Amino acid sequence: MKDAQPNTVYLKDYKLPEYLIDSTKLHFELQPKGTLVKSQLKVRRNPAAGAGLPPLLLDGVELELLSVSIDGQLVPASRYQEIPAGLSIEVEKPEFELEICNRISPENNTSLEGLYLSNGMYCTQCEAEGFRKITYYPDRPDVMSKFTTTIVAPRQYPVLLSNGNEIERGATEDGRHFVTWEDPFAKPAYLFALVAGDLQRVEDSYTTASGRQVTLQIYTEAKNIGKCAHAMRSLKKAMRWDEEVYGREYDLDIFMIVAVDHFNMGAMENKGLNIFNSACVLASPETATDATFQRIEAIVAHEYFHNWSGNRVTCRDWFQLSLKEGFTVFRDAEFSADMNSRAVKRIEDVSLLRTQQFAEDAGPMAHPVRPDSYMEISNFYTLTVYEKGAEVVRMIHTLLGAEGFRKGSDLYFDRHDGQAVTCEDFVKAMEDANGVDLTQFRRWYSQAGTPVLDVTDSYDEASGSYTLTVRQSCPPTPGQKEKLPFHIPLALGLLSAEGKDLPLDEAGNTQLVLPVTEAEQTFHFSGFAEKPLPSLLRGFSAPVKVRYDYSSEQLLFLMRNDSDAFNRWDAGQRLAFAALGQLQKDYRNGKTLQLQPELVEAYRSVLRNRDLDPALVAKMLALPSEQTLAEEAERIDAEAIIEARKFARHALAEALKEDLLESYRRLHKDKPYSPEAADIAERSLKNTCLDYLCATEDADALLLAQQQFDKAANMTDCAAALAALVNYGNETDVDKSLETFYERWKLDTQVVELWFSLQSGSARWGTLERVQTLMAHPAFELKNPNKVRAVIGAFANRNFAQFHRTDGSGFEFVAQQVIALDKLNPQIAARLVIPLTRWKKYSSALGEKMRQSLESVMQSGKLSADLYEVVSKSLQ
Ligand code: 7MF
Ligand code: ZN
Repeated sequence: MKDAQPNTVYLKDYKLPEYLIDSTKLHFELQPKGTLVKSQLKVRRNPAAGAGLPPLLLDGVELELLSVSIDGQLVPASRYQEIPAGLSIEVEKPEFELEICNRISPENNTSLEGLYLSNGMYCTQCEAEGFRKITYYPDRPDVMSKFTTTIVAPRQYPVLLSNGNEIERGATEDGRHFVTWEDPFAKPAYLFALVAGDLQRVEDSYTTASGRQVTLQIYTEAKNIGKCAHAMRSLKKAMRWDEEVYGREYDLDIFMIVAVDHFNMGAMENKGLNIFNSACVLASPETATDATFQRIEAIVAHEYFHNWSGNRVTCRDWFQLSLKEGFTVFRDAEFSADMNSRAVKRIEDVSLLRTQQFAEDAGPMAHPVRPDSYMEISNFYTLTVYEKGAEVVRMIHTLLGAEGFRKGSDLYFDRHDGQAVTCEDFVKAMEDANGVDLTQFRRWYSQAGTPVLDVTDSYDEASGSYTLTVRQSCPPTPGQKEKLPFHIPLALGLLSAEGKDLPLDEAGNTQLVLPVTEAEQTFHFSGFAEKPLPSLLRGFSAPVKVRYDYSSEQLLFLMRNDSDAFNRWDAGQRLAFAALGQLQKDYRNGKTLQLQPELVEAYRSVLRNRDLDPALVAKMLALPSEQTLAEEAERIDAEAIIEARKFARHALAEALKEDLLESYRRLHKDKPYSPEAADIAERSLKNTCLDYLCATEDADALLLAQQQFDKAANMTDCAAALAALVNYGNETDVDKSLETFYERWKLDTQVVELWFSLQSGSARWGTLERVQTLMAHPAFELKNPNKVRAVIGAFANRNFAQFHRTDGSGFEFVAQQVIALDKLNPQIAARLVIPLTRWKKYSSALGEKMRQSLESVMQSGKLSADLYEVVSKSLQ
């Protein structure tokens, strides 16, 4: 555990590394009790860092130091010092060979950072600062070195993997074996990886555009070997796409993926040896849902794309994290858009941004895409750095166009290949390649908060001219009271009364990207015979909130006619949002609730529209989530949100019953499973209909769900039916179905996780008492983050009703789990506490209960640096 009051690190304090490491030779001896690490480093004074020979400072955490040698001579203990951060060694010459031996205990490592064991298999996670838990090293991304790694292990670990190419293997005299790997590319320590275990693999090959053969391997426990095909297909698609769209080829002869059950996040892009959370790589039609298939495709691509955006060109320091993450998320989003439905992908990403990232930007942990300071870097792997960071890259793409953006990325990769660089270097490359000035645009990297655009318009009949006035503002965030205007690309279309796109300029363009750069600005258009209707922020061209006073009629019109699919969806969201707002008001005032008939009819015509992609129809039929409503509210009245949404769902279901049933029947096909976009689209609409039908709680509807559950040949249909039953079914029947399901799938880890989260995430089923029962279930494991996310995470993040119980017991429960988890895995504890941090936004009674839970975490004893940072900042 680290100090209770950890230091704050500032971007402005960045200094070049004092020493460089030209080569790194690692030697691991894996043993049941304690692993021995020997590290041999070629150290050289960094000429750019200044004169003299300051002490060599190496990072090290929880290491047992055994010996230090320089140029073959044991260094006496008087010439080095173990300090809280690691090791300080006196230096006498500008170049030398340093050898350090130390011991670690992977078998006791529950933080899942550094080297640890998962189901008897050794694996590593080094990003961001996990390498210092393996050996003493300058653990910072701007120190790049060529790694050679030897792993010695008992034969019960037949597979021994590390980065790069295998160069040697053999037996030791005492009956163990070893393998040596060499990575020809210099890399920072955070990209180091080691895996050792009894693993099986599937193998394939890929020929690059220039004709090189690459071996592709996916490693997993024997029981999961049949679940690797989709990941392998996704990998090959991603490799092709990066060649076609970015001109980037893979650069080693082998690319390996390993699936691991205990993993703090989704996956990790270690050079040549990606390590994945099992949940993000393993899938079969019988065990994985469509959502999982799509997630795997996206994450495999994301990690693969890092080979260029992250590994070949890496980050100078962790403040630049979005340099690789924002860019790579943008790349994987475009890949997914090309592989599936572009509009649906955009809607999903914007929904995530609006609910979670906007909330982060308005909360106590708000920070810019490039933060100025942090206590614990793990806490800054956030939606702001990833998702808003990707939006920032997308805006550059919008401003430069696809061709200009490609010129910029080519220059960026060529100019900085093999370097550790900054967000500034990325923007500069984009500017230089296109001869543009992005000075003002750079504020997106340094200013936190979600900008708001207030838009008004006027039409002059006499001249036929139309004027749009845009005012921008940005609320204060911690440490940033005042904001300067952003450069916001506002994509605009204007619709005629017939619903056609009107020409906006002399060239006849029907869509323009307006450069909003001032606090207040007007844009003039002319040549209109009547007042046009604006379609604003098409495709969500900037991560902002747009306010424009649309009438219900105008929104209905846009829902039907906008040529931009995203804005058709968004018009529906605005309409639903207004209706739900009215219902919340009526609920608070004790009035009888009634759903606006226009909303019902709008949903009916969407459902009847056969020209639309069924996946888009499913998205358009979904009411804004409770979390979205909470984010948009000035003050959160949890009860009103829950009751209003529940009422609206029920009312829609009753009114649309016949249409829903018709669509369900039409789409319920008996055909073999395929994760093709068209099939996924049909299943998503079908299961949306089923869920609405069950919301009526009619016996007929529940029977449909029961039949689908009994007969389903794929997990998508099975899980959707079970979810509907859990949410609306009769209690004893549901218990039986849950039991049947568990018995059928109890040996499959991923399905058991789904089974947990279906229950914990259900407003009806996941009561506190049931969640506590699930935690006592033999399949639950507090040391496994996936299980924690499936049970406690699903409750805190997706069970709005039960988590927000008015007695505050949901908050107290989560606080208790956070305290327990912090002793095992600080990163997971610090993420789980986030739902408790926005207490200031809640109505006073509930907000006070939330604050008290947070306070109880603070008072519980010594916290990890991770948890301390989040809790202390949230209590301020
Ligand atoms: C897709 O970014 C999008 C985001 C860090 C760990 C994976 O490649 C990564 C790693 C965190 C949060 C989200 C993602 C990752 C991490 C992720 C994965 C796939 N460098 Br923490
Ligand atoms: Zn990433």
